[in-house]
Amino acid sequence: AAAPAAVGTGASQYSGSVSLNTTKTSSGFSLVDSVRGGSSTVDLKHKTSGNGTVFTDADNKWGNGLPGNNQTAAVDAAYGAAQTWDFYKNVLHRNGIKNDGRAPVSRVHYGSAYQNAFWDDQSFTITYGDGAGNQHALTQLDVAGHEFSHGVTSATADLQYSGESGGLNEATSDIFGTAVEWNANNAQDKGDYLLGEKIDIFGNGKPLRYQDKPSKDGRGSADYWSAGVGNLDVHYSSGVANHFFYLLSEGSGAKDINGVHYDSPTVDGSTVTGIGRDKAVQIWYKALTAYFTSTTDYHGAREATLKAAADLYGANSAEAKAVAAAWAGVNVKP
Ligand code: ASN
Ligand code: ZN
Repeated sequence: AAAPAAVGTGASQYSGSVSLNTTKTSSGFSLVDSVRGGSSTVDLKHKTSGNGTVFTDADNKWGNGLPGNNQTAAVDAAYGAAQTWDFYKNVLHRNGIKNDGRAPVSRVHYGSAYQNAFWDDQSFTITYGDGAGNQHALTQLDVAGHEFSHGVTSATADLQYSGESGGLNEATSDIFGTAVEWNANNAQDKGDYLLGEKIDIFGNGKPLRYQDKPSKDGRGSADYWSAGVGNLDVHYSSGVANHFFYLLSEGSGAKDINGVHYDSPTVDGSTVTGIGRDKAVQIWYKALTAYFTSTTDYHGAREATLKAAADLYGANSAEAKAVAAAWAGVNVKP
């Protein structure tokens, strides 16, 4: 018989107070999601390998919102896994990473002061470090969506993690990470076009990445395609597709959304009119799952997204025209 479902509450570090679907055990509760394929959250206890230990709790009230409490990172991770699962299910009609209902395991407290998070296909796990000084776990919602989406890419187009396809792989994770954040509609972690804006990865309060104008990171992310962009680190060549996604969603030029200022220039000063993030997300997902292959490059991605837009909205639709305009804006031209 299935273990009894329970509903607990969590005090997260980044997303305020959240509801958590948990499981009743003989002695209390476990952080095993009773409604999303049994997705569990485990404590690595600062080791860098192993399956970890499933979090348990006596009263189904988890964490205290601060990094000093061992459960807090688990709350954020479990919430991120749940929100990402729901985004794929409700928005993209995908039943988990492999579309087979199998749930990933979220592992927290990896190593000590580790400033990264990662997906691993083989163990089907999302793993989070605790960040600098073990104070800023990498468990923000958009990071959870990013890492989970690496699993989805692996299960679909399987974009090679180098060259231009690697940039597309990274951008796919950023695009869906952002989409998860918007879809969660969380008052403490509002939708934006920034990645990791709450994890303070650089120690100066700035986000990890910017989709409106990727070069805002000051680290070399590309705003526009050029020959050789594929020689950049995949987290920088991703800039071209992140910028495409912003242009397609919101259009070119400056604007404020939810109190965040964005600037989105085009390579040639052309104007792009956005179609909204919901349609942009559908187009990217259709392209990823129907047309991208492991070696798709930026020009291939243009063709694939044009086909996806034609399938979804018609070949002569405003949406298809916006796709062409947004690629032209980032210097990907036929
Ligand atoms: N957090 C990084 C990422 O998902 C880890 C990596 O470099 N693969 O991109
Ligand atoms: Zn990534």
